Amino acid sequence: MGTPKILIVDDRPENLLTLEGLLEGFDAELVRATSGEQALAHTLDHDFALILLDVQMPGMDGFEVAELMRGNRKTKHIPIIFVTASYKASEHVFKGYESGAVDYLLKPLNTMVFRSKVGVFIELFQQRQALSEKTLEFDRKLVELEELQQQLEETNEQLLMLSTTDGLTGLLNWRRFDELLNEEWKRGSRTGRPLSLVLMDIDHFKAYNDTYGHQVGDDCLREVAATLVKIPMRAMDKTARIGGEEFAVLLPETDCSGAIEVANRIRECVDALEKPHRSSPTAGNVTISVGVASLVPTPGDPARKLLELADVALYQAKSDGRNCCCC
Ligand code: GH3
Ligand code: MG
Ligand code: MG
Ligand code: MG
Repeated sequence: MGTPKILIVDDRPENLLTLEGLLEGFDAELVRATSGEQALAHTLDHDFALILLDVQMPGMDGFEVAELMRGNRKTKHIPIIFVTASYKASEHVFKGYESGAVDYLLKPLNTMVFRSKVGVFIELFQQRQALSEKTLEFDRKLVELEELQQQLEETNEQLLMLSTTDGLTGLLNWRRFDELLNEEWKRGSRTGRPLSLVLMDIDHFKAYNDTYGHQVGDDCLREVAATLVKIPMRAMDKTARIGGEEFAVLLPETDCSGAIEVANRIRECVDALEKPHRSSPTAGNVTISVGVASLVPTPGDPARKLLELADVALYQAKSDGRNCCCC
């Protein structure tokens, strides 16, 4: 906190000296002005705890100075005490208060009373300063708090992302897929609309890993996932990696023929990658087998029913020689 400043204004230097004498001993810095104009200029450079203002001055008088200060946002809070020897009439005192002064003192001044009043304003100033520092501190804390809140929201979003996303491929993971399957099953059992599921499994992937290594196997999983993502689907269709080399697409409001269409498209796209798989007994490239299931969800049955049906179809596709779709 800075030392409080008091502005003393009087056109007569001897009066300024008298005031200085009366203010001796206060922990305050005195700033002097010998005209109203000079006083106003000082108020733009300093924040005063108090202004002791003469009334009668050549040029701008004290009343004018006070009124101008009161009209200025930067200075209107500064307390002004008029100190005068000549303007003692009631109308002057009245005008003094009207112009915004907090007090109007007549000379000769009573030293004790004068010093107590000055002391009160110094104290008020210090309290005001402390309060504004607290406000600043509060504002800083508020900004910090807002930043923390923002970080927390971002972390929560990231956590949510991590808990629903497969780290290797960026597709939805089994956890999220299972949730969506159950949600769509419930929705379908309300609307009576069919729900379809396409299950995919890479053929002879163990052999692929054995031939090319696990890392290349991972790259292959990513490539198959990227292929699935590129196949045009509706926003409500959800693609996930639900196991090691197993993928799934959930197709709400889609019947069997629609789902088979999607399944064939996917199988063809993976085949068309022509990704070499020299140890595959099925083909010389990476292929998938696809199982399709479609049901109108019934309220009493679990969503698992659809999954089991698709699994049976997938098993059939494997038995039928792989790189094909079964329903
Ligand atoms: P099928 O045609 O009958 O599906 O034969 P398959 O070899 O693909 O099936 P199997 O279930 O015997 O083997 C699956 C392989 O997938 C075995 C496992 O090492 C591999 N696998 C599972 N998860 C990952 C993974 O995250 N990365 C890699 N590189 N391989 C994985
Ligand atoms: Mg004067
Ligand atoms: Mg498998
Ligand atoms: Mg497999």
